[in-house]
Amino acid sequence: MNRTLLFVGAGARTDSWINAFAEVAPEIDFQPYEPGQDVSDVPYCLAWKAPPGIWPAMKNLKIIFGIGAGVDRLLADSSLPRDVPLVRMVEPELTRGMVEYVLWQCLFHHRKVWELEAAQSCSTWRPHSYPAPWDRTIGIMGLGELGSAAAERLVEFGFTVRGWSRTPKSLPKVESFFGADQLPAFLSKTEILVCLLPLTADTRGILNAALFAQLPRRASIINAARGGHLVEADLSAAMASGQINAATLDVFETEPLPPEHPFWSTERLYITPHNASITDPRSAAWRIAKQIAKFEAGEGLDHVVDCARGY
Ligand code: NDP
Ligand code: OXD
Repeated sequence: MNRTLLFVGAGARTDSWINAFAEVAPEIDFQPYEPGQDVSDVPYCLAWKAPPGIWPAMKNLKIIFGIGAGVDRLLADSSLPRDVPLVRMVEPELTRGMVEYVLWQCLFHHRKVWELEAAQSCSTWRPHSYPAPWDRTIGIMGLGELGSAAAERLVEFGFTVRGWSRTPKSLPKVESFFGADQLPAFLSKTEILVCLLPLTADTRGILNAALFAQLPRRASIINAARGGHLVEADLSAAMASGQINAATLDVFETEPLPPEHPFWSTERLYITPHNASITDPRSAAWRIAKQIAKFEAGEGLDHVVDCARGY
């Protein structure tokens, strides 16, 4: 049985992936792609962003595994075969990391840590008050694997949590909104907005001036989804006007964020280098091997992307 899993396009952490498969899934023949390699018989591929022209060369491809939860980069490639199942990454370490990031950043914005930093920078003992978590409303856009896990943790922490998704959801103690019609109501009381949407034709540019204007004045924005969700100039304008008080951005239209980008020097705009959460190779290797075993046994795959929907 050919169990080659071709690894394309992630570069940096190749050794971790090699070690992970050797340790937890030795039955998989894990092969980092070498330019010029004959890939015509490869049945399985693990990809972040594939080198140009590789998809048509994989004539016997049976499953494409995405390294990330988001598959927008893969779907942006028109040569990606649409008749081969594309499985996105869902694994507990990726979820845990995102929950940690969202909680960290929500607490940071809830406590307005920048005010403490300003006082400390001039050696001033300045009284600093903040509401109880239940008097702070956090709104999460996207109540999927990551958004719902983050919402659950914020609820445990005592925050007032609301969520927005495409279809209705029912999560304990989360006020749920869905669809374009309910977006204004969702935004109207959201003081800290967290974006955990997939990047699709419907969600590109959704964090824009019109949306910011519907938030309470001096709201915070946390974007841990994709740079394409944000209209960067609109955020700069909303921060300059005071409509948006502070922001944390993990993702950008251009990554790495160029040194000359104005965001680097925008006050109360905090930048993390697209590391809100990172797929754990060991946890992922185990799950990929399980999915391959299921597939070979004629069973269905989990977390298959609906390519027409875009996530
Ligand atoms: P899921 O597919 O599980 O969830 C997506 C959610 O977004 C669903 O609730 C879905 O609604 C909702 N949604 C999609 N389209 C719309 C729309 N048009 N209007 C309203 N809601 C919509 O994704 P994950 O939670 O696993 O991941 C979310 C994103 O997080 C990824 O796509 C990726 O871009 C990003 N990410 C970023 C990381 C980082 O380090 N910065 C790490 C990992 C992921 P419904 O449930 O109704 O379908
Ligand atoms: C992902 C990411 O989509 O890391 O998983 O951005």
